[in-house]
Amino acid sequence: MHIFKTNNKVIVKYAGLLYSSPVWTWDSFINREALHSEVLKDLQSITADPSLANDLEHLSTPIAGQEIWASGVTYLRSKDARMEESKDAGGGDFYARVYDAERPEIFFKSSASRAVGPGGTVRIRKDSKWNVPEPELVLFICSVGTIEGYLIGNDMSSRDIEGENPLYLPQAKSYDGAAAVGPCLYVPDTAISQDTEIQIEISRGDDKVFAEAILISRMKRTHQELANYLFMEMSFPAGAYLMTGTGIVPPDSFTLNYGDVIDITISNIGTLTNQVGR
Ligand code: DO4
Ligand code: MG
Repeated sequence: MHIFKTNNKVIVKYAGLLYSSPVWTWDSFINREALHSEVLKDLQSITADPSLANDLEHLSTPIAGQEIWASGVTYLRSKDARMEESKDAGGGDFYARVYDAERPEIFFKSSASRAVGPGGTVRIRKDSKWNVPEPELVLFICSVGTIEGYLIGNDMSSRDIEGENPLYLPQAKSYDGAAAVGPCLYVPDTAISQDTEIQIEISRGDDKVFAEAILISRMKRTHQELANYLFMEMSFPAGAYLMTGTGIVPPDSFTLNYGDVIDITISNIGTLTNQVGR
């Protein structure tokens, strides 16, 4: 099942049919334990409406009262890339240590107001010269701490700022348009398969300038372990989004340009497309 948000509707796509109800609002609709079965109960009392396909042409960012958090160094590739970029600053060791530590790296990424959705513009900071997208699976964790759904995310990162000093991480990671989530909330009836693939393609005009894919089974930590740490000492009344880290880092010679188009596809969820802007 896929749950979409438009500026005035919550739309469920289930078994090829589309449903909506005027009483559904994003936070109260998604923030439920056993969300998949709760939504199935809701659908029993309403009729599918094919005309909702028109609304799906104009999607909003699928977020309201949720904060976006992120975990990092959960894949070997991320650890290696960050050790390399920060070695001159003497920060490389931190990444190796967190990769092996029991406690994961978790940081605040974005408020809903700073995040962008499907078709939106992700930004690169004007004080940065080396920028990459980080294609990541995003967990939706409801307010009681259970993982209820998944989205596609982009954890835009300024590698020169992050590499200069690990204490600059919040500036490298959090600014207007640094987080993209979408295109919908995917709610399977069981946990997402470990065979799930994350793919990214970056286009510059007619050229494909970078493409790579990775399976989520390559991640070092479990999703529930990350969720447990996030919820250990914080409450999230509307639930929370948690980016699970990247396993794809373009070569060091690569930086994003204004106008690049980023397509991130995750099996069973869809494709999140964003353009890079100022
Ligand atoms: O430690 C820096 C950030 C890590 C990160 O965002 C990732 O691994 O995806
Ligand atoms: Mg990341």
